[in-house]
Parts: sequence; C-alpha cells; structure tokens
Amino acid sequence: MQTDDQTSPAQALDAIVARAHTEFSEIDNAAELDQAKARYLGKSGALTNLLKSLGKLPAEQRPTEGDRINRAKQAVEAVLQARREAIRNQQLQAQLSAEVLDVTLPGRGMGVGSLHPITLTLQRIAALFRSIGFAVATGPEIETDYYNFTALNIPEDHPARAMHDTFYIDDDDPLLLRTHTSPIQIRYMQEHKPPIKIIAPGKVYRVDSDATHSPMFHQFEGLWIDEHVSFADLKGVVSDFLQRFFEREALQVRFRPSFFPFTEPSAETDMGCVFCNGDGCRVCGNSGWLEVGGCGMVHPNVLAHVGIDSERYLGFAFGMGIDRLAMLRYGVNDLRLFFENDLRFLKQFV
Ligand code: 2NM
Repeated sequence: MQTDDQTSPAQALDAIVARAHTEFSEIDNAAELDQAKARYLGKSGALTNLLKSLGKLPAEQRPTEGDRINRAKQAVEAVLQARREAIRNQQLQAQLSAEVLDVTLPGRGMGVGSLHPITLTLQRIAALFRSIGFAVATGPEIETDYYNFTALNIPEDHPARAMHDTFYIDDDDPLLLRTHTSPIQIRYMQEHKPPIKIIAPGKVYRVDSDATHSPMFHQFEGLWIDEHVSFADLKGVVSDFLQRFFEREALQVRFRPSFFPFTEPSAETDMGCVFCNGDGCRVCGNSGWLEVGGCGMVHPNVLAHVGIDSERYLGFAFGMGIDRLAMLRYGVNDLRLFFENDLRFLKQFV
C-alpha cells in the first residue's frame, strides 16, 4: 500500500470514503451517480485499484489490508445506496407536487341528457288528446302524390303541388316528402271503420326557410269521425285542448271562415295572445290574436276516397304546428333555435 509519511493506509482509506461521501452528496441524478460510483468501485476505480495492488504487499499484511479495503468498499456502497434512495425520493416528491390531485373537486359525473323541446311538446299534446279518447297514429314521411294530394281532394292544378312548395324525390317520380300529416289520416281511414278518433303527429316538409319557416317542421292533425259529430264538437275539442295546453282556462279561441280543399266548411283557428292577453303586442301584431291552425268538417269527397259513407258518417279535422305551439308555450322567438341543436339552448328544457 503506497502512502506518504504522514498518512497511514487506514487514514487514506477514510479519506477516500469521505471524498465519495462529499462527491455523491452533490449529485442529484442517477446517471451521474453511476459515473461517480465507477470512479471508486469500477474496473479502474480508486478502491478496485487498491485491491489489485494488494499482491505487491508482503503476504502477512495482505489479510489486514484486504479486510480494510473491503470495509471501505462497503462504506462507499452504503453511501451510494443512501444517495440513490435520496435521489429517488426527491424525484418522487417533485412528481407528486407537480401532479397535485385535488380530491375535493366534484366528479364529472355522467351527462344525463334530456328530451328535445319539440318532443316534450308532442308528448304533452298526445297526453291531452289521449285523455279524451284519441289514439295516436303515424305514417311514412315519403309519400305518394295520391296520399298527399289526390285523396285529400287537392286538384291537379292546386298551387301546393307546385315544385316550389313541395319537395319531390325525383322530377317524374310520384314520390314526395309529405307536406302535411293528412296522408296519415287517409291511410288510417282506409284501414279502420268509424268511429275514428285519432291525432296524427309528425315531421312535414315544405320549400320554405326563414325565421318563422323551416323546410322541415312538425305538425299534428286531429280527426274524429262518427255518426253525430258536429262543428260544435270541433270547437269544443280544439278550444279545450288549447286551454289545457297553455294552462289557461279563460283562453279565448275563435274560428274564422276560410277555405281548404279537404274540409267544408273550413276555418282558421285563432287564440287570444298569451303574451298580452289580447291587449295587442309585437308577437300578435297588435291584433290580440295568434293564428294556430286550421280546421273544418271533412269534405265528402275525402270520405268517398277512403270508402266512408258520407250520408251516414261525418267528422271534423284540424291541424296545428307543433313547433309554433312550443314557441308560444316556452316563449322562443326564433323557430331555427329548435333545429340548431345548440346544447346551451336545449339544456333549458330539462
Ligand atoms: C288542417 C286543416 C283542416 C285535415 C283534414 C284531414 C283529412 F284527412 F281528414 F281530410 N286531415 N287533416 C285538416 C283540415 C288539416 O290543417 C291545417
């Protein structure tokens, strides 16, 4: 063992261990620590070299000296191990404080969803009519010219048949998108004998688009056919429905003479403005009245088309816009809001 005069071999080893201790404690990452380790315990590390040089010592000194060097090695390894753990701990603490988890935050939960305001309105309409004995009938949105027009006593040259009002599937195809839900009533009358008491709700299509018209909108029509059904019954059913729908017992309803090919006589249905109670406001154009639909006694030609004897049976029919009723009930001023599917709008109808 090579030592100078003042330093014993034991002191030299202590100095190596102390130097390793200082050196290791200044390192804060595992890779550098491995390099530092090599300088002491690696192939040509300080302690390894000392072990190699044992052979040059006299035989009787080797066990003592070897033992001392091995203890120094163990000491360096212990320091190394302690430093390694300290570094790992430091890193773990850094990671823990970087990825702080606030366990008091509320969970995200599941989005529950809700029904569309038009669906809610349709459900309300259907429930009110079911409560007075009406069944709910549906039918195809793609119809034939016959069910949409001809069977309804709408003549060949009627303006509603024009290309600019009706979506035709193909120019010379008899198929079209139904412009009203009346074809449902025609199909129902073909398949059922009177008495008939139904409402027919659904999507309908017309070439039209602005703040109050959408090319697709929702409508429902009512139909009651029996032996003694009168216009007075029509007035009662429609007035009662509107009063219950808007939850206003005193709601005024009036019937203005009008014309439809499929009813005779025919009338427009108006109700007192729900915003100004009839005083006149912007919504009702200062008239105090809101137009909500049309109605009338089913035309004998329509009954003849479906094989119902108009000498024995008669009935009334009426139609209303579901979207319009929803707008009036919820106070929505732009029809398009219903079809843009903006969740901020839809969430208000839960
Ligand atoms: C309306 C107005 C008046 C109507 C007529 C029929 C049928 F099929 F029985 F002939 N269904 N719906 C009718 C009558 C619809 O909507 C404004």
